[in-house]
Amino acid sequence: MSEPKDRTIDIADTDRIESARELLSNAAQLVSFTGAGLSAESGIATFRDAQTGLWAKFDAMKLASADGFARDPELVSSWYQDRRRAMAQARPNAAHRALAERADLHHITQNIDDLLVRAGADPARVVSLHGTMTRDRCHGTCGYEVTIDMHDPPGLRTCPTCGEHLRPAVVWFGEMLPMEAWTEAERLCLGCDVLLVVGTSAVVYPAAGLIALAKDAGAQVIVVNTQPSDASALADVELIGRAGEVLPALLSSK
Ligand code: BV8
Repeated sequence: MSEPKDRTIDIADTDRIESARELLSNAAQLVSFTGAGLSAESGIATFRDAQTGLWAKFDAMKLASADGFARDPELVSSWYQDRRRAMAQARPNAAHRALAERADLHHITQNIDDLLVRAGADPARVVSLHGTMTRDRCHGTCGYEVTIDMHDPPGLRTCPTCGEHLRPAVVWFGEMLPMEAWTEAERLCLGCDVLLVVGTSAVVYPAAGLIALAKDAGAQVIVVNTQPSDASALADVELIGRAGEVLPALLSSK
């Protein structure tokens, strides 16, 4: 998907961009916290935006849940097949590249695409709170996992080890987040000077609670979003604009 032509940043934004750049240049520990809006300009549908959001076409809460999978495993599997094909066609956008180019950043993402790593971010510095669509795992307890060919994603099938269904290695609504990822995300938020919050409605918990955790621990919070969100009240600086336009201006070294 070609990235939309950038509009120039408004003068008011420029003042806010400067104060945000000031915060970033003084940061010793900089952490990004990202949501579906980071990948929107790569053509990956978000959960909430009416015109493109998955809510508009599906009840994502039902499909992205163990109950939904139990009710109709074929439907849920084909939903992920479509999303995997879309992800295989998607390319990292300017926002992914701006984040990836900052080797000093640690990244906490709610997203299950691999665009931040494909943009060049060090996988060891990316915490994927909600798992990844690039792998399937056993829905049972045997621990079997397998990497998926995103260009030719398989449909519903059973675990070769125990016979249970295989399902995407993502965290569904009502499921616990992976303990290791959650512990690392808490550690990063408790220790950062600046938390850069990008493209999230901040309504999905416990992930969204990390913003207040960082703030209460003394971090400055910069929010980048195309519209106000539940993160707005916690922002020290809020920049309303597309991530693909704002992040390069915010993070470039010049
Ligand atoms: C848990 C993987 C507890 C799957 C995802 C009732 C029943 C069950 C649970 C709950 C319940 N009520 C509340 C809960 C808790 C629930 C929750 O928070 N629900 C919310 C919706 C009310 N949370 C959970 O269930 C979590 N688990 O609580 O377990 C537990 C305890 C003990 C024992 C067992 C269990 C698990 C949550 C994880 C769900 N999985 N993803 C999949 O994707 O298929 S979350 C999913 O939603 C995605 O990860 C996505 O990231 C996230 C949506 O949030 P956002 O990323 O913010 O995306 P969104 O579309 O909302 O917003 C995009 C933003 O970007 C917008 O603001 C838009 O303006 C902006 N934007 C758009 N374009 C751009 C942009 N910004 C900048 N530039 C642009 N170009």
